[in-house]
Amino acid sequence: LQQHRALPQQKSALPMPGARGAHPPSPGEATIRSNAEAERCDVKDRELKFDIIPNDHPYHNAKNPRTVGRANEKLASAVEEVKKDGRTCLVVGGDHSLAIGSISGHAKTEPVIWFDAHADINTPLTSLSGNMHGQPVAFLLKELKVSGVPGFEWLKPCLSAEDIVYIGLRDVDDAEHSLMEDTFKKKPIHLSFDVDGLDPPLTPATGTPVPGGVTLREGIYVAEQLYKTGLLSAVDTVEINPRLGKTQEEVDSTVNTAVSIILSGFGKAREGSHSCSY
Ligand code: DIR
Ligand code: MN
Ligand code: MN
Ligand code: MN
Repeated sequence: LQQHRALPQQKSALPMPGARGAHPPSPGEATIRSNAEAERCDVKDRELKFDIIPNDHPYHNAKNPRTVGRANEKLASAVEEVKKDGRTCLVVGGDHSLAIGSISGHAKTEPVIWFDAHADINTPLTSLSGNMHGQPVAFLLKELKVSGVPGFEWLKPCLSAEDIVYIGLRDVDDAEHSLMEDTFKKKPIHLSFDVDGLDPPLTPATGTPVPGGVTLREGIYVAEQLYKTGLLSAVDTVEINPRLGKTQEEVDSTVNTAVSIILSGFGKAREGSHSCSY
């Protein structure tokens, strides 16, 4: 979708691949369309029809490979056309296997933000469920060299591990975990922490507060997760200005909030722990 305020000249497009062949637009699709138009987005709607390939036997643990592969081939060309047309592409699925075609068709793919509870990096050899929507990252990664899958003869893996950022992971299979360890280089992390990222009531003693910020709970959680990576190697803490607190209490709460988040980044666990690295 094209944000009209940011880029008023640009148009937007909604290619709408149905998950299972021809179907009327779902209420969800109609809702997206009408809301987008209410926001004065220029919507160009496309519907893709996919074939169900008969006798589509599994390839190792990849179910319906030909049906999914050909559908993604179509989707990749559609996304490519939308991008040539200068539009921002919104794909409404369908399951996550559509990312194989969508990302392949979107030539400028890096970085990809994979927002998901799951890593979706199983291969046809490691998948326990056989579901293709648990495998798209593996198909897209140059490093994993998934090949020989019927229906995917057209596919050229286009992503490097360093182009992917995962957000939200909380259900990763053992085999996926090993694949991730082997594939993703672990680089030291620098956290540059501006306290105005938090919600203003938490850190009133700062110069440019903006409503709608991160809660204390969310902030601590992020810091705890950074600690758990073992890769946090530098932290900036900025924009705490005691002179801007209207009361001593405002100054104290700003400092205390920042301190509790920083300590979590250095290993303080809310449930308590024996050792901390601060
Ligand atoms: C599991 C679940 N790792 C699988 N993955 C899902 O089926 O490969 N991904 N549900 O979205
Ligand atoms: Mn997924
Ligand atoms: Mn998922
Ligand atoms: Mn899924």
